[in-house]
Amino acid sequence: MQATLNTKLRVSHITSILPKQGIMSERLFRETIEMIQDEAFMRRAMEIAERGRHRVMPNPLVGCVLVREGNIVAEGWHDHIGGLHAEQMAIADAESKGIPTQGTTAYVSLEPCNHFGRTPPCTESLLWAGVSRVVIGALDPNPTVRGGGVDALKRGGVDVEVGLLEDECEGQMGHFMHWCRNRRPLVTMKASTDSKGRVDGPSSHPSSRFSSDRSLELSHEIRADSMAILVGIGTVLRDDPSLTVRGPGIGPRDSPIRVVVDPSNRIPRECKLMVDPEAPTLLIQTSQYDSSQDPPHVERLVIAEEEIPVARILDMLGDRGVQSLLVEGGPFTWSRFLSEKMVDRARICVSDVDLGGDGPTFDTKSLRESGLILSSEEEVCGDSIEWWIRESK
Ligand code: AOF
Ligand code: ZN
Repeated sequence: MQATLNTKLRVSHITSILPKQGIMSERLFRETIEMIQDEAFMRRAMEIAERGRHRVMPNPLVGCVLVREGNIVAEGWHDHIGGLHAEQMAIADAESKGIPTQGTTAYVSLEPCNHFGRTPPCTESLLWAGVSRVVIGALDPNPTVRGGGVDALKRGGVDVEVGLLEDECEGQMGHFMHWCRNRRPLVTMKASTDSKGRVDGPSSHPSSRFSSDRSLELSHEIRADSMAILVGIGTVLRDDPSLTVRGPGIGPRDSPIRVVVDPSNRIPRECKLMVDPEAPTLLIQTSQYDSSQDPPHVERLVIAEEEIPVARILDMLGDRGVQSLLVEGGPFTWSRFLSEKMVDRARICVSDVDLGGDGPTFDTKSLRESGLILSSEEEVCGDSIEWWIRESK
C-alpha cells in the first residue's frame, strides 16, 4: 500500500540548498530529493498522530510510518491511553498485511521509549522488527524515558537521526513537553469580551452568552484539550457554570478537573460544580472548611496563605500530573495569573455586540504587560478570535 501523502513541502528549504548559479550536481540533487521525502514522511507521521487527540492524554500524540524504497508500507499512531505505542502499531500493521519490516526506515515523531510502562519498550520492538534506520522528530524529555531510546537503538546497530521537523513535532505535543520540562501545566487563558471590552452586562441583568455558536464550539475544543479548567469563585457565583466538555467531534476522554479558587468558602452547596458529579471538582481554599456534606466528586485543598500564589496552584496541579490548564475567568483571576506572568497563551474572543452598562472589562494591555504578543487574529461568525503567545516561544 502506498499512503497518500498530505505534504506541505517547504520550497524555502529546497531553494536554500540549491546552488545560486550553475548546474546542480547529481549528489546534491539526490540529497535534495531525500530531504523532501524525509520531511514528507515525518509530516505523515504527525498527521496520523492526530487520530489520538483527546484520547491519549496524559501521553503525547505520536505517529510512526515504516518506509521501504520511498514508499510507506505501514503506519501506526498512539491511539488511546493504554493502547499500543505508535511504533508497535506500525509494526503490527505491517505484520497484518504480510509485509516484511526488515530493512525499513521508521519515521517517528517522538523518540522511541526504552522502558516498560503500559507497553514494552518500542526500542525492542523496532530491533526485533529489523528496522535499519530510525528518523526521530523530537527527543522525549520524560525523565523515565529520556535519551535511552536513541542509545539503545544505536547499540542495536540502527542508524538514528534526530530532530527532523523538531519544532513542529514538539508543538504537536506542547502540553506534554511543557509539563515534562517544568512539572507545571501549560496555562491557556480564555476570555470573551463585547465590542467595548466588557466581559459582562450590567450586574442587575442575569449573565448571558454573547459569543457566536461557532466560537462556543471552538472553546469546547480547547476545553477538550485541557486536563483542568480553573475559575475564580466570582464566576461561580455569577454564572453557575458546569465547566464540562460538550460538542461535536469530541471523543471519549476523562473530563477535565474543575478547579475553583475559593479562598473563604463562598461556594454555594447547590451550584452545578458541587451537585453535578460529571467531573471532579477541586476547591482551593485558605483554611480548612467543613467538608462533611461534600459529595464524593468534590475535594478541598488548603493553601494557607492570605493570598493564594498562582505558582503554588500550578505546582500542586503539576504534581498531580495535570499538563494543561485552561483559565476561564473571571477578570480578577485573569489579572492574578497575568500579573504573576503565569499565562503561556491566551485566546480572546471579541464579539461585535454591545452589552451596555458598566460591567467589568478586560483590556489586552494586560496581556502585553505580562509578556504576551498577538500571534494571530481570525474572524469567526462575527467574532474576532485572537491568539496571544509568550514572546520567547
Ligand atoms: C513511544 N511511542 O507512541 C508514545 C510514547 O505509559 P506508557 O507505557 O504508554 O508510556 C508513556 C510514555 O511513553 C509517555 O509519557 C512518553 O514519554 C512515551 N510515549 N513513546 O515510544 C509512543 N506515545
Ligand atoms: Zn514506546
